Amino acid sequence: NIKALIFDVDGTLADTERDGHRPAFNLSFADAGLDWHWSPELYGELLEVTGGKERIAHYIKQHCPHFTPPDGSPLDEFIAGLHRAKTRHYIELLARGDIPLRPGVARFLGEAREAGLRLAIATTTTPENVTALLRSTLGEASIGWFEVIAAGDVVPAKKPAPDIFIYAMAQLGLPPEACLAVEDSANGLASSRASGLQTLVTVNDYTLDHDFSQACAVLDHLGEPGKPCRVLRGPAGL
Ligand code: XBP
Ligand code: MG
Repeated sequence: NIKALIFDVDGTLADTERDGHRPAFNLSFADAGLDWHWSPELYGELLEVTGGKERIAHYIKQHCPHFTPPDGSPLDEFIAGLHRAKTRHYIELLARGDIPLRPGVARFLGEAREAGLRLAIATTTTPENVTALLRSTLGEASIGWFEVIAAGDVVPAKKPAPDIFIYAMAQLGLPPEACLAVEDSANGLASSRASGLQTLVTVNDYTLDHDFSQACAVLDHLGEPGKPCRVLRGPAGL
């Protein structure tokens, strides 16, 4: 009775946080002449806040509360500018082919399409980051495989709020019982569960220790020929 799969992007389709977002944030800080540097450890903590602009604002509050933009602009405008530069760097990294899909993602999408399942995306990142990732990994045509690309600021409250999944299901015209979410993080899982969705989790290095007790199964990755996945926690029979 599952008719559609709704995929998270960052950390689920690819290790974008590790290979793309963190380096891109740091490049944008250097461009702006800031001496900020987000190490992998610090970035792991900052990931608690979803959304790039929200993450920068959180960092400033926590680590440099007296910061004022060097160009005298209002803080939210300065953050938005940094984030635009970060998105440019991110898309450049993608275009260089530096960010591959995670194991099993291409296989799983292909088999889902063959089985007639509808595909959608629910993410906090920007729409242009989603299409750039699909273009650089699966090719231009793959953008059309996804009936709905629900992304970024289209809803006011980002994950862990359920809004983006609710929006994606409304666009699909399907209730939660007819869909399965695929996620990688506790924030993502909280969002999908709060929207009523059963959720399959594939973990990555940043999310290995998160609490996934609300997931229907937890895998290390989706698995493909020659690279079987490990079931970290699954329903009986999996
Ligand atoms: C992903 C995120 C995003 C990215 C950056 O969360 O938290 O903020 O790190 O994206 P999820 P932008 O996988 O749960 O959707 O900088 O484009 O906002
Ligand atoms: Mg994610």
